[in-house]
Amino acid sequence: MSHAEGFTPLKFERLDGDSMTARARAFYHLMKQRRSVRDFSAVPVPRAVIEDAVRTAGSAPSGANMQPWHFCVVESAALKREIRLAAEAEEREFYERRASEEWLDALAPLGTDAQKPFLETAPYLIVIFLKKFSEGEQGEQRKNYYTAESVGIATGMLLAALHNAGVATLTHTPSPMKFLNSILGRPANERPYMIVVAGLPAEGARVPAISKKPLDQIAEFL
Ligand code: IYR
Repeated sequence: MSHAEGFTPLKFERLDGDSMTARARAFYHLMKQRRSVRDFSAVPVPRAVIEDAVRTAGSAPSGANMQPWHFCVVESAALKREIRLAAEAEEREFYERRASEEWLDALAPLGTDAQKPFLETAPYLIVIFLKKFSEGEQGEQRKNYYTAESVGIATGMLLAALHNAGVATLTHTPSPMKFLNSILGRPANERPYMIVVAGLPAEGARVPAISKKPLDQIAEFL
């Protein structure tokens, strides 16, 4: 099967055990510094950084390689404002009516509320859309597979790429997010998956004092 046409030799960097171990450590130390930031500076970040981070996301594995994603990189102040106003309206509903007491209690340590100034302050809002269907050659609908898994992986890679490049991020999911289709002119076969807010942290930004579970609480080796 892998001798069939349409195959190409794998490019793969083979490392010795020590190099693997060192690389694994270094990447862990890099990634564990990533924090969700809610206080952004308006200082610009080069567009090329965002482009390469989106290229990285677009290199993610996906069901049948359907690449069921679309990234809207919003830089326009007018569009950011529209998104902020629409998101804050949904968030007011959420905090005042929709959220259960249990959910509000779980969120309390984060100190979040319906105000989302970062949606205007940060230089980029990367809005990720999930495509349940793609458009085929003749404009016909083609079903995509494992779309949530695929877009989740791509989003994780986007966050890692941005963090690696020194860009702070926030994963933001106002709910419902359908308003993003109309503001950004995306078709009905695409579902807003997440807003990744990207930029530099404001001077003196603070984050919740939370911690991650240690290895023995999240994994077992069998
Ligand atoms: N979307 C709301 C609430 C919220 C929900 C979860 I789960 C979070 O981890 C953080 C916030 C908001 O953005 O405020």
